[in-house]
Amino acid sequence: MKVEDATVITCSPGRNYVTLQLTGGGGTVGLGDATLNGRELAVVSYLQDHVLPTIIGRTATNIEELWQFLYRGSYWRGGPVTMTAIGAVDMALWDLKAKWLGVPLYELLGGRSRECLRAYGHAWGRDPAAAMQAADDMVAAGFSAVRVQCGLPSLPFAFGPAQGNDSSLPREEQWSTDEYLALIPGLFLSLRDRYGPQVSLLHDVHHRLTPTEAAWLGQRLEPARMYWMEDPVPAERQESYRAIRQRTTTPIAVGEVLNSVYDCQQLIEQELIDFIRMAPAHGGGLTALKKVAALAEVHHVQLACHGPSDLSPISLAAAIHCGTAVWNTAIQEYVPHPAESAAVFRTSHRLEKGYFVAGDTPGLGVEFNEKAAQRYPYKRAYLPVLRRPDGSVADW
Ligand code: KDG
Ligand code: MG
Repeated sequence: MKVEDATVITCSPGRNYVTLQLTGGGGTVGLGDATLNGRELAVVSYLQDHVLPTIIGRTATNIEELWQFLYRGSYWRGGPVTMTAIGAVDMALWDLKAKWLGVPLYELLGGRSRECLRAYGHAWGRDPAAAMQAADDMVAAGFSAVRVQCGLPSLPFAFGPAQGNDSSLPREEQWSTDEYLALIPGLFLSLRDRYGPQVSLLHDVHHRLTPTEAAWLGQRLEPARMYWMEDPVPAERQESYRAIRQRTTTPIAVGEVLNSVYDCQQLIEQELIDFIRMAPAHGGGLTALKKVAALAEVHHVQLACHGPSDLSPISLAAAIHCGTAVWNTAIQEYVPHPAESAAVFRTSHRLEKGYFVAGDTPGLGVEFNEKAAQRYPYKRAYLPVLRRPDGSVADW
């Protein structure tokens, strides 16, 4: 089966998504998610101007060969734009091949390692009482694992949802490490008292601390027995994770901004983290993620794919198939997609009592409605920018 046609569609059903459709012989269509939040059109151009003309006419079922052709053949390697483009092609090729063979994708990835994949939901509140209420709601909805984020006394929307800004330019938010560190340990100790050992608690620091601050926080969170503390410091300098690791037993999750096995090699090989969070789309696709997971398995690191609503339902389906097959997968992030997106992406996976069940339809099990997508044109949008009390830029 050859790749006969390739199209990229941008749409914004509640938020921006970029979808790659690869058509193979016989008219079978494979889908890939090419969404890179805030830099969507860079990936569109990379695909349309540089990648797609080179894959038309190639054998679609030789996925590894095509991956190496795109990765090594471009000379310039790595980074989020390049790897998201390769990730989208790779995802679409796996979808195409599984549809061509008439099997759900997890079958091609080694078959089932598990019946279903544990999910964690998100809870957010303007203050600790509201955050605890939001966590209660997730537990009542059946989640046994909840990521809890909370506003700060003088910054009630810290870590929170957009505030009516259309984000056509980056929204600027304020940050206070002092308020944050004063509040978070108490919140999680209260949550642990409230739930006992039944609920796994997660928290995303979102790259906002220094290694010393992160070690301090990790120590104070130990009595709350966290499932993980995510992205405590930016991951460019991975050696910094050793300073955190050596000073706290709170588990560490990293990886949503990493794009290749080389990006996470030190963190995994030196066992500086417990969970690797690369997404199939941003990490160069399932071909690459399988190799990351294999390296991680040797080092007691578990896979927990990034699953925000700024990746499309195609990415979520890919993560669910991957997590169903890959043994050392721990958990999958779940954030509901905007309601409008249901008209554009029809999925066959199910969420049942806090666990994902992969769809049994061939391929990824996602149908993309191009006509519906046209009703939601792309709108430029950005992630926020964070500033410290003195006005200098901080890591958002
Ligand atoms: O585009 C950035 C978001 O995907 C990110 O901020 C979400 O940190 C995130 C998470 O853990 O889902
Ligand atoms: Mg995160």
